[in-house]
Amino acid sequence: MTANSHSHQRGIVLITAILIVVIIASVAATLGLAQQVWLRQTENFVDRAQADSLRYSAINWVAILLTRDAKDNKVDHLDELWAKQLPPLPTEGGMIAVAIRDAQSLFNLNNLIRNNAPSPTDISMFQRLLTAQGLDPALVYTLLDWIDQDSQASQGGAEDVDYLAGSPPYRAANQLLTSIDELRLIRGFTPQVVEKLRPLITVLPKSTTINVNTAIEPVLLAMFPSPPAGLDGFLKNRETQPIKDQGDFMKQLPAGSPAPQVAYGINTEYFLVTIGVRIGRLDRRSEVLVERPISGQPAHALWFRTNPVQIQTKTDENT
Ligand SMILES: [Ca+2]
Ligand SMILES: [Ca+2]
Repeated sequence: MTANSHSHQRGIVLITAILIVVIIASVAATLGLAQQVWLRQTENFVDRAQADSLRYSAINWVAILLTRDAKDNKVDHLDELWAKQLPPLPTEGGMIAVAIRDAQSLFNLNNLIRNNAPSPTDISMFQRLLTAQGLDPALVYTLLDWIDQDSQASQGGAEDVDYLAGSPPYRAANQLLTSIDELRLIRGFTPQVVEKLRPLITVLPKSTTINVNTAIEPVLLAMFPSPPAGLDGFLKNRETQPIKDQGDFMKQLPAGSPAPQVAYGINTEYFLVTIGVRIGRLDRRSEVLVERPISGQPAHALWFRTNPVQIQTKTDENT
């Protein structure tokens, strides 16, 4: 063996050794990463399962609370147990926060159609609500065309023909709204308009009454053809002395108040429940619509929407 070929062989051995070291290192790194990913996935999976189970328990608790309330009384008001603000409750490995809100304290957009026909009193009320927010009252016509069954555009409205000309083209729903976010498809309802309206409106599966015991102030004001003066006293009194029936409502309003021009009541079928769950690094917020049928059937969840899963990153944890 010549000295030359000897050093050549040593070179190959060295390079092979280095290669083996590199391969081992990279396999070890891959194994470590896989193990870390697997651990994280398991952690996330367990957190998620725990969060889901907490949410289901919370929905059941709300349903029992509301069903019992309906057995106890036929009036729904802000001094009742369900309306009380609960502090967040610590749970194993995290916390849960539940808030129940009367959905009929807001303006239900699907009230614009009653008995399959446009409802003039609700149309006027929504226009007053729009005007009070500094928005164009003519927006009601595109909304009405979106939910009414026909494809005949009303003046200032929009139907299939208008939406099909857009890019991308689509058709009017011609049925009741299913969510507030659906408004974004309707002509004139820009993101700014929708966000301005969001605190005042709701979308329920059918037309409903407004509960005068819980109605938020702008909604209450828009019920009247001209807003009654001195509603502050009424708003304060109703917290401790709920309105018992429709006649009582007129009695408790300031003297000389005009009659409300829209369907109202003193109890509620639909509740919006917000559930916040934090387990480990998982932070999840859900909104649930609970129906408590007038027939006396137990309350139950109609749908729930969960915000996209937010998993905290290291940077979030440090801030
Ligand atoms: Ca009640
Ligand atoms: Ca239509």
